[in-house]
This record gives sequence, structure tokens and C-alpha cells, in this order.
Amino acid sequence: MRMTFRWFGEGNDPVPLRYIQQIPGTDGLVWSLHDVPAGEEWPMDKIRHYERLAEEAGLHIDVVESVNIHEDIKLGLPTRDVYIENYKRTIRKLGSVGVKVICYNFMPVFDWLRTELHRPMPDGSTAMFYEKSVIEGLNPRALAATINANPAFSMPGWEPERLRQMELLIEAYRNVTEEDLWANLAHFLEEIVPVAAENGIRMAIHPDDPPWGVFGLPRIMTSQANFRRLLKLYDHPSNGITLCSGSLGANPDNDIVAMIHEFAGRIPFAHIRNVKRYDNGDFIECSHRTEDGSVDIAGIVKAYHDTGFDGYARPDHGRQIWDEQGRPGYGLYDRALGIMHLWGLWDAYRYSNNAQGVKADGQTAAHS
Ligand code: CS2
Ligand code: MN
Repeated sequence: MRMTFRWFGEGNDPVPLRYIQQIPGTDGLVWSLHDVPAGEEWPMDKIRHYERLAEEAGLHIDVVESVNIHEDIKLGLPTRDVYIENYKRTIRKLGSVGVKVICYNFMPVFDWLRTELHRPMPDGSTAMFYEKSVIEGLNPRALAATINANPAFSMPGWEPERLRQMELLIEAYRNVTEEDLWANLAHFLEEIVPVAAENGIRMAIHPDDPPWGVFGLPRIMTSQANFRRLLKLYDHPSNGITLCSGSLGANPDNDIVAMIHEFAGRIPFAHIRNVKRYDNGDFIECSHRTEDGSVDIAGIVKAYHDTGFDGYARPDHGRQIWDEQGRPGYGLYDRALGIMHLWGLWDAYRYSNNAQGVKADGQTAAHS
């Protein structure tokens, strides 16, 4: 397991790079060009800038999250060709600086959805919260109208230009079925995966968050059966999965341990975090320990360990604790704690495979 930390870039992320460097066992940045609109080719000078920043902090840039997919590709419009060509050019450039994994998602219109960014928890921390009835009662067309009437409106994780187009986009998807989305994803993979493979890159699709349809829009990256189908759409190691335990864990039917065993070798990137589910379908992004939520984090780390996982991982989201004023879900403290918990589990499984906690190099774990 190679631990990484997501960073949103200068002026966009209050966590200094040297703090990331100080988290034990963490050697890579998960990065993106957040100011480049989906569909555009990434400029080489901006890529090089990140390469330099990371290098100065002693961190690698092997994992990009995300190179976002233009809606015309998801919609299967004829105009998709130009965006697919841009995507290929970006892949070649990223390959040239040593990028190994590109995370992306195939969710129509909306990326991750929450109803509260700072929901207070009993211990005084705050976390991102999803209230099912609020989403079900919300009319996305009314929301789009509110956004358009208020130019300053922003939503975390949303590029401004995508936000402004929400109304049009929802309309464009009116007749797009799940099967249409599968066909459009298949076309994208047929075009992109060979280019990724030639450039030493593995594509890794992120599950839909939450893993169910919202606002009548189709969502397909939601379940074990659907990930099985995805892998068969283009059967090659460069067509892989970002297995996000928090996104998939919002649905109690998802057995993530079983997915890790079934999809071993096709998971270049693991997002490992917990969620606490409530009976009414609400969920909150609690701390990482199994006991704190509904997802079996200890079992998940064991499954990665037992299947010889050698890919990249990150703690994904965390709570806001100790009065940190960070990006919702992306503060330093709770994600750093999460990393130490994940390493604690991993090391315990690793050492327990050897007699009396002896490390492979012969030193006793407790004394080295
Ligand atoms: C999610 C997503 O994993 C996460 O942090 O919040 O925003 C994710 O980054 C994208 O869906 C991946 O493309
Ligand atoms: Mn995730």
C-alpha cells in the first residue's frame, strides 16, 4: 500500500505541503489542475509547476484525481470527439511526467452530493452529512434557477462554469437511460484505455457518491455487479477502479471486502474511509475506525493486505476537528489521524504474518 494525500493546490488548499510530508508513511500528492475546465487539454507549464512543487516537498505526483470528463462524452454527443482527443493529449502529457494513475468519475451533472458540510457531531467535531429526504424533496431545476440568479453562488467541488450550466445539463439528460450511459462509457474506454496503457497509466473510475440515482439522473458506478461489468467493458489492467469505501459504503448492500477480493489486481487506487448510516438512508462521514461507523474498515484493510495490494491509497475525507478551518472533508488533522489508523491496521496484519511480530528483515517490530 502506498499512502497519498489529496491536495487542491496553491491558494486553493490551506494545508502546507511540508505538513503532508510530515505525516508518517505518506509519500505522494493526489493532485489535479482544478482551474482547467472539463474537456480542455491540460497545459504543460501548469503540470510542470505541480511537478516542481511536489518535488520540493519530497512528494511524488503519481496519482491525479481527477481529469474530469466533459458532459458531452457522458451524453454521447457527436461533439464528444474533440473532448476525447483532448483527454488523450492530457494523458500523454501526464505520462511524460511519470503519472501512473488517473482517477475520474462518470456521474451525470453532479459529483458527490451532501446536504450539510459542517454537521455537528456529539464530540464537537463537524462532518459532511447526507439527509436523504432533503435530496428527495429538492427540485434540481429550482436549484439551478437559484444558482443562475445569484452569480456569487458556489458549491465545493464544482467548477463555476459547470454550476452555471446545471439547468441545461439536467435537460440534456432527460432521455438518457442507464444503458445509454453504459454505451457512452464503453466508447470512452475503447478510445482512452489503449492510450493510457501506452503511456504507463491506469485509469481508475470512482464510484458514484451516493451510489444511487439522484434527481432522476442515471448513475451506474454503484455496485459490485456494475463494477464487474465495467471491468469487462475493456478487459485490461489499465481499465481499473478507484475503490472508495465511503461512497460505496453509503449503501448497506455493498460488500466492500468481497469487492476487494473479486477485483484484486484491478484496483490501482483505494479510498479508505468510514460512513455512519442511519436507518432512514441518511449518512455522515464519521472518523475512520470500524467502531465509529457502519463500514468494516479493519476488514477492508485486511482484505487489501491479504490480496497483496500494492497500489495507492488515501484516507479520502475526514471530519473537521480541533477547530481547524479547512476545506470541508479535507482538513489536515482528521485525515492524518485516518492515515495513522490505516497504517496501524496494515502493520498489525503484516507483522502478525510473521512469528512474534518479527519484521521480514529480522528485526523485532517493537524494537525497531
Ligand atoms: C469524492 C469525489 O473521493 C472523493 O473525494 O469526493 O469528489 C471524487 O474526488 C471524484 O468523484 C473522483 O472523480
Ligand atoms: Mn472517494
